[in-house]
Amino acid sequence: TDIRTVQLRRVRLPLVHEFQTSSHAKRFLEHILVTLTADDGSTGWGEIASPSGPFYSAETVESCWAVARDHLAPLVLKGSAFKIRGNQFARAGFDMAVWDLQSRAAGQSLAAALGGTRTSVEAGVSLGIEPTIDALLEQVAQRVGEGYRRVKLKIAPGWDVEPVRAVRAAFPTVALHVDANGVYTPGDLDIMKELDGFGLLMIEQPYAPRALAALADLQQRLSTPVCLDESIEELDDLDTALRLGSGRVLNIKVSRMGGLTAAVRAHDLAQEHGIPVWCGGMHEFGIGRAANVALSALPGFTLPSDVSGSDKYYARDVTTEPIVSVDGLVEVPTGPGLGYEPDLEFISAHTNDSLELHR
Ligand code: OSB
Ligand code: MG
Repeated sequence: TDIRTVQLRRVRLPLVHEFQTSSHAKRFLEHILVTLTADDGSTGWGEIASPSGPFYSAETVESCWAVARDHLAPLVLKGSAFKIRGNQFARAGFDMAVWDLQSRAAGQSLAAALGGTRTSVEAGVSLGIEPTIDALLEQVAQRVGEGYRRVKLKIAPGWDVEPVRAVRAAFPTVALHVDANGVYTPGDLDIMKELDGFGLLMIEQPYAPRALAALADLQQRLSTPVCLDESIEELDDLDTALRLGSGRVLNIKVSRMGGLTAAVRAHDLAQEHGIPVWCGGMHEFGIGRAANVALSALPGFTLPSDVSGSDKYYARDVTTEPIVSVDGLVEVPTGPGLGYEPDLEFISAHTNDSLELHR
């Protein structure tokens, strides 16, 4: 059915714990919620989970807002495909809302609509850079205590080998992986080789996004799998990476790929090449988090995903029920669509700006 209304809401939530990556620190996150209403009154929700500034990709909340308002909303109201270049985060919010609307209308769960087969998914946690190694060890202890069995550590020059050594020593059996968000260069090979000795599950995005050839050289020199994140924004990037051997593992993010449609295609291509995948996160609110859970139900998602419970990030989420992880597992909902309902009152109370466009 045709879409008659698009609503955009800028929603700001406080984080329960400040998150520091190689580029910046944050205490609040502002994401854009997309609501589509069809002629028959059915609705679908999506989330645009861009960081505030162009730290992870070129997109920002402002760029997403402008592209959503001026390009994507008019396209969806005309019933046209989202044929625009780049702007994956913005596109992902609309693509997600269409999937939610269609699967909801069909009375099918989003996971089933995408081809998911799992009834629960293994969740890991992603831990930012902490002020001290002791503070990091405390974070790991808390998360392991909550039942998470895989821990990812953000690393950056000056915060790499020592924190990893300390966590490995204190938690010898936890599945551990590191994420550099692209801040190292081939000149840092010695650090990579040291990290190679810790039995890590993977080293995520050690070099810059476009460094696919250098990443292939690195993968040849390491026994630890290199995982690609920022490098893969398009299916063609994945094709190039597969041909070069730039990594042995793929992080699939709905936001980074421009939506669930592209994420499923990336999963299929990786599976054809025997590349294990997992679902990365962007600190999503409940809408985007529910989409990540549904995607993680696909058969190729054989590694733990960054789909920790809502409570790791938010005291209260935008959905009436939070996403919950028990013993490191998150249930895949069986109800229609995303399987979680938006909490309209809570969302309104945290909306900074909103916009409604009609056909
Ligand atoms: O590289 O995976 C990343 C958050 C913001 C920007 C980049 C990344 C991340 C995460 C978040 O690691 C993980 C999560 O959402 O749980
Ligand atoms: Mg990453």
